[in-house]
Amino acid sequence: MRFLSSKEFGDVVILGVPFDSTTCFRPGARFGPDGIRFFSENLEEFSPSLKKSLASVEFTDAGNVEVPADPEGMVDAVYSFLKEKEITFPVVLGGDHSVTYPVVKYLAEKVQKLTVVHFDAHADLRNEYSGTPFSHACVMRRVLDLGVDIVQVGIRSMTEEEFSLRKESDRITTVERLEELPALLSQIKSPVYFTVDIDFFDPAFAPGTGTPEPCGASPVDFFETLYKLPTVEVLGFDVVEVSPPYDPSGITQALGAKIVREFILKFWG
Ligand SMILES: [Mn+2]
Repeated sequence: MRFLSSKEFGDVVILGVPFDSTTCFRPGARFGPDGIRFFSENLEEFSPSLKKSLASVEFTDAGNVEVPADPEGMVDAVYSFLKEKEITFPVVLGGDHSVTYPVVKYLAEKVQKLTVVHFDAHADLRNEYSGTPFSHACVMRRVLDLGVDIVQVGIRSMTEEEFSLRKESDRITTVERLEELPALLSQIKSPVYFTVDIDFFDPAFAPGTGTPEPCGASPVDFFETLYKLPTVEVLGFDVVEVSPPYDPSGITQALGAKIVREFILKFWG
C-alpha cells in the first residue's frame, strides 16, 4: 500500500505536519509524517480484519503543511491550510501532539458539538509548558477551551493538577480499560475526532517516540477495540509523536501506518 497522491482533494485528506518544536524531552517527531508514509509502502491495501480495501476509498495525500518553528505560527499555518482547502475529513500525521489543536479548532467550528477521543500515555492537560500554552503537554487543555468534550484512554502519567482537573471536569471522561470504550462511544451523540499519541502504546511495541512511558497497551488490544467500536460519525483523526530517529527497526512507523489504514477503512471504507 502507498498513500495516494493527487492534485485534487477528495473528502478524506492525509496531511503531514512536520513540527516538533514543543517536544519537551527529545525531538524527532518532525520526521514522523514521511516515516509513516515510507512504512505505508510495506502494508497491503486490504485489511483481513475489516474485510475492506483501501482501493474502495477515495482519499488523497496532500503532502506536508509548511510550518514555521514557533507553535503559534504552526497553529495558524495548519488551521489556514484546512480552511483554505476546505478539508472535510482530515487525517493528520504528526509531528508532536501540539499539531492536534488547530485541527480540532477547525473541526469544532463546523459542528455544534464535538468529542475528541484521546489515546495517550500523558494527560496533556497543562495550562502552559516551556513558556507556551500550545505545547504538546497542553494540547488537551486547549481542546477543552474550545468547548469540546474529551474521552481520555490509556493515560498513565500526569501532574497532580491534571489529576484533579480530570476528576473535577464533567467534560473529561476517563477510560481506564480499553474494552470499556465501545460501550461508552455508543452513548456519544456528537461527531468524533480521534487523536492517537503513539506513546499510548507500551514502549515495547512503539519505542520510536519522544516521551516513552511503560505499561501501555499492545497493538492487538488496540485494534481489537477499534474493530468493536460503533460506527459513530467521525470527522477525522491523527497519529502523532512517531519519532523515526528513535525507531531504527521501523516498528513504530509501521504501527503508525497500520493505524492510518485501519481507521480509514473502519470509518470511511
Ligand atoms: Mn500526547
